[in-house]
Amino acid sequence: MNHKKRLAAISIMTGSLLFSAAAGAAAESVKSDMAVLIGDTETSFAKQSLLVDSSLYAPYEAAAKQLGAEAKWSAGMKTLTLVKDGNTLEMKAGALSYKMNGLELTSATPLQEIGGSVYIPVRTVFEAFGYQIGYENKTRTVSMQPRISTKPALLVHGITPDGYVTGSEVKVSISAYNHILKDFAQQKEPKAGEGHIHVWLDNEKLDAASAIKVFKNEPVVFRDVKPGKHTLTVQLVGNDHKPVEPEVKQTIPFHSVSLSILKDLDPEKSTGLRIEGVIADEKHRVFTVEMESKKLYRIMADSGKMDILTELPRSATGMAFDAAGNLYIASGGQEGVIFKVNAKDLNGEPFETSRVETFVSGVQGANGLTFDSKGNLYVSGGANGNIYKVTPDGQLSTYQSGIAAERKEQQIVVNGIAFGKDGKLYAANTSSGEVNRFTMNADGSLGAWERVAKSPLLYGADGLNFGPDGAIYVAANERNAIVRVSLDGKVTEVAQNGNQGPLEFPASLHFVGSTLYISNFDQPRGANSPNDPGIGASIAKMEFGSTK
Ligand SMILES: [Ca+2]
Ligand SMILES: [Ca+2]
Ligand SMILES: [Ca+2]
Repeated sequence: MNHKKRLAAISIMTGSLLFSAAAGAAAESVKSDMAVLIGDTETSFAKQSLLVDSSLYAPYEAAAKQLGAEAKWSAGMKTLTLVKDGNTLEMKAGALSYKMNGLELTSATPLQEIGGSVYIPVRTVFEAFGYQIGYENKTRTVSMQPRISTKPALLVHGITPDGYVTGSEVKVSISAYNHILKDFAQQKEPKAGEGHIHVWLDNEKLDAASAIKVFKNEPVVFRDVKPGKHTLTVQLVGNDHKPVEPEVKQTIPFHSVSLSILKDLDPEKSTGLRIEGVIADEKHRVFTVEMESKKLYRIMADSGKMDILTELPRSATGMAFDAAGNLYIASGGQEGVIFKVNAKDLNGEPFETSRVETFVSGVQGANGLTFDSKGNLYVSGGANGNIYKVTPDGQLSTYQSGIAAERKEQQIVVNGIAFGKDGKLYAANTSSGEVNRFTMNADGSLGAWERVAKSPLLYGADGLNFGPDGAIYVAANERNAIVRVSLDGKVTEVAQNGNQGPLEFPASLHFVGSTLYISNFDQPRGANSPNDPGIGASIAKMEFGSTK
């Protein structure tokens, strides 16, 4: 990633995060002190701009002039329409979505009416018209680079390279620039600067016969798209279906995942129960603990059959299996303990609490659990920053990680943990939105740590597990999100939703093959506040399909 791109990525996320943190509160606006450059030239609208919850807003007339777009504000409908080269952006004041050529897209920064004037969110609108945007905090400079020149060009909206789409329906819209879209059935003769767009999803042969032919500015919808890797290809062609020269073609690889609720723990109520940990075995038997009642649940993913196996001695969260299939469950607090449930008890009928063993005590704040290849159990200590090691015969060692909290309101610095194939211990920092990794010393003690990734997308990073593609997947609880982190630190949103679900404060996650099981804790915090909508404490299931 080059420097400019990196800045852009950071500020995109910061912008939306700052907004969502303040969502619900009245938007406050101040005069902007930012410089705004297009190429090397200062824009005329910078001095008229405002900052609303730290996001840059410009008066719509001045911004439209800069874009070269026609602008129409409907005071009755409270809707702004911007049209450039036949491409239409529609935005309604206060709405967290907008339409680009008819496709609904989300924006954390809505159109605003401030002091009788209409202000556009600069990033969302300029990006929709093909600008690449960077921000340098030190000089408070926003730099915008137009990707559309005077040459024919295409922009695809609705998917991003290597991004994720949830559900079996994939919708995109396409903007064509400097090329007039014509219905080829009526305009058969080739004419310079005229034609349509060929679109292919996963086609091996990219020919005119198999192409979806688009000549209107409206969404293209693909149905029954299976979970897995996909490729969308778009190409500008003439009325005669021959590619425009020089070629205008884009190939966009993306992923689709399905997301559904496997089991609602209490179908009668939408709040009340709380679950934090989740784990599943190779037979897709899913285990979780309800924190109030301390009940250990077993859910058969195939049939949906749910049994309460026992009541634990105390409330519990994080879970791990040892090599023999025994289940270990963390019960934190001041006097942290780890419980052990024998593998054979997981197979059969409900059993007495007395059968639950205390494997070790003295693990204050015990939260996440994982085993190394030698059978040592590692335990994260949550807010105290400790990592504990417990040998197979129960010998406890305590190590201080040295990882610090960034946010006062969220002090947990070591939460979900898992070993990578590299033998390093990966840990989620819930407070700072980080994934860190520790080198391990030969004797199993904790070595130095380094940061793998830090991003506002990772605020609330709780459970952490490795996917079939070797990447790290994180439950970002307070964002109602599942986030992917590559081992070289690239952070990608996999799925995210508001407080209606299906993700409701996702706390832990566990892969069996390409199926991800997720516990919905349903805490009323962040994106999940208030928590009464949705279905409450539940196990969600995400299918990733083939990752090849
Ligand atoms: Ca946790
Ligand atoms: Ca809820
Ligand atoms: Ca429910």
